[in-house]
Amino acid sequence: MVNPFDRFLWGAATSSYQIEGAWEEDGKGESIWDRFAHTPGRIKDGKTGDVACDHYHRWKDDVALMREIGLQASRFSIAWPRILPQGRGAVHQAGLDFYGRLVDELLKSDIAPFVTLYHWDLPQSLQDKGGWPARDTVDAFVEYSDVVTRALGDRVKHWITHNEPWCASVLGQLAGVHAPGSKDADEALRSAHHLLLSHGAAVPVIRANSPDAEIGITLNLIPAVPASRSAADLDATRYYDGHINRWFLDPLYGRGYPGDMIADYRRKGFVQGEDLAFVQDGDYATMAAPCDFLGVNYYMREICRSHDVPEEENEPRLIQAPGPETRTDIGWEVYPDGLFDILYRVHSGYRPPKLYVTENGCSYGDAPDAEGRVRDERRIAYLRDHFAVAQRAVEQGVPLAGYFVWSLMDNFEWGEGYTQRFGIIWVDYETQERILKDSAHWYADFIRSTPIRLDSAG
Ligand code: GCO
Repeated sequence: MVNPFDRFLWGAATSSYQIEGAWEEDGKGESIWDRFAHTPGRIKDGKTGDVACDHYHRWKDDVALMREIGLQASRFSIAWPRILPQGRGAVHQAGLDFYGRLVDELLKSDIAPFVTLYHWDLPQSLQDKGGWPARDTVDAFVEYSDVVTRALGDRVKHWITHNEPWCASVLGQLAGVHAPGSKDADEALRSAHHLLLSHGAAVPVIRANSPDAEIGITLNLIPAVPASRSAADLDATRYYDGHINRWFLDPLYGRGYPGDMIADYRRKGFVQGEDLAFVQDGDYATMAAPCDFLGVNYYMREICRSHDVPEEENEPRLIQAPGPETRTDIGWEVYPDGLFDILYRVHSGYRPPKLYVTENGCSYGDAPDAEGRVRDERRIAYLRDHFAVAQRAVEQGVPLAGYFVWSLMDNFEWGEGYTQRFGIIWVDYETQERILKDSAHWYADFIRSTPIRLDSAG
């Protein structure tokens, strides 16, 4: 295993549906996000990812911008329906070629590609056959991973199986605010299970195709803080942490699903009977396939307060942290110390060999001024403060090996449409003009002046 501090990589992250556009070009199949965004009423501003940042056509210029910033790594995802338009079966060479060219251009620019295999754009034809709640989708994901890593495994050295299975399962199938937009607790739990299972089942396949690559998965982790020391609030905090963090971390690290949460879910009627019916013999071992790293997406903490009638509900109410000045445009609290808390907790409690911050960033709508300059000082402050926390985590022994700013450029923010701008590059969606925001220039200086080795201890 390589030394985690050999090289600390500074990068930026994107995902296919959020930037590519070209939703039905060159033989691409429909995804659940195409279907969802085309359904009236689903997206805040009524917009879709049909064109998005037109990255599918502008990828070369976008890599040139990455080079200009001096990025050392780029995290992007592959659109499954470009590779297998029907989800399984016939491989579509044009799709593989697109990503092959992108990877080559990145490598030529000395930018390490970090490839996410699944960032939520499931082929619609697989959804029609049951989607993630159906166990067959596990096999489909493994086949798809095999195709992609066979084609790119010689050049890509960092693979991320899934991005944020909590969002794909819970936001998509319990809250119904992401694709496919259903509201069914049983489907959400089955989906989470099949996402995690497909991760573990794909790991050995990816390893065989890309033997000297690192493989991991990315979770969105949220430190949960009690609103008071009352027993009810402490229990709400336990529940929230179990729901969003431990339900995913525990099975990945060989502990199966947390017993307290199974009991809670049973009480809430999410789970029937004694057992989790969707767990089959051997699943826990498969899900816990040893990995090289864990990717952490960090945006905020949650302050948890119990409902006044906790008995059946037992679901935390999340309260706002004080101080409106500490919130970004999407309403999330700015709380850099939470990054330390979650990194340290994962490191000490689960011991992944390596960690990457695979996403961290903020939504601020600062627009070009009269000179065409985007003075996004709040984003600079946000990044500076979070980088300092990352540095502290490394100094305290956390094997953090890289950091990806979310996002390279403004893009389609899922259910929020284009109302939120997370980019360090401004995108004019009418003209597709890109402008490096002040934060991109600041990041460029930061990368240039920061020694590659972030570890102070050596
Ligand atoms: C996510 C996704 C991103 C989002 C970002 C801001 O992690 O939720 O990876 O696609 O755009 O997190 O919400």
